[in-house]
Amino acid sequence: MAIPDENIHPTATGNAAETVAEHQAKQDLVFYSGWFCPFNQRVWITLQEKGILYQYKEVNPYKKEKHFLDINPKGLVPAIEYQGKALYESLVLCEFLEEAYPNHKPHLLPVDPFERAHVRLWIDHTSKNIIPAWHRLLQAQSVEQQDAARQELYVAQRKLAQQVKGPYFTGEEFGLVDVANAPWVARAYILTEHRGYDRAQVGDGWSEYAERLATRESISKTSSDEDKIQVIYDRYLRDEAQSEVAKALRAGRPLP
Ligand SMILES: N[C@@H](CCC(=O)N[C@@H](CS)C(=O)NCC(=O)O)C(=O)O
Repeated sequence: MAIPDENIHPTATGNAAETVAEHQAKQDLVFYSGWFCPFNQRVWITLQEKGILYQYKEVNPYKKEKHFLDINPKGLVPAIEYQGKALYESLVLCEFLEEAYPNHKPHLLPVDPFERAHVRLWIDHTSKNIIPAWHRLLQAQSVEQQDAARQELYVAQRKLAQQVKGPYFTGEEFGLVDVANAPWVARAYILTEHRGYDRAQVGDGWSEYAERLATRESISKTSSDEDKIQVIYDRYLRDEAQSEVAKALRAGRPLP
């Protein structure tokens, strides 16, 4: 029998559980997090990278509890409360943290306006092309649909790979394009195991870039055990998940 979405494992495990334990004290910034969520992990990576003090609070967004809907009316993780004021949307939150903590390195955006805009173009490409293709491949049931989605993902990641200056997107410093992609790069093993995805097929240095992202400390410190992550993705692999992301994909709508 299918496990309903709200019956997910309640807490982070493995390395991520240790990070959660280190962030229980009350702080100005409260991070409302779902341990399993890749959008959420973008914010978590940013907090860890910048060494920002934060209080971690686990939320099960599928339950749509009133206290959480008061923080994010969309009922999605990630969300934060900063000095008592609520904000949400992963990429908005990453940019907010960049601006609200200007002395905390690494800086996620370049100083030069042209370079900044260039980063935002490739964030847009990530949101509109890479992430939807990743989820389409995950949920695709027929061999034909899987082949099409896999090619779509390779093409989208190749376009990004061709822009990577190296070692990170803008060069030496880890930044927002890296943050935006890292959670899906780190869990691509799901696609490799179940959907014939092979990151070497992307070409143009993607494998090396992906390995650099997946093994970075902030990513491993915010990653739970693979067997617990696998349970979450099993529902998507059978195309039975009822999350907003899964429903949007199924209906051919843009992701929430
Ligand atoms: N665009 C949002 C997407 C966040 C999102 O979809 N979060 C999922 C978990 S991965 C969620 O809270 N799902 C609850 C639901 O679908 O009801 C962002 O980038 O923050």
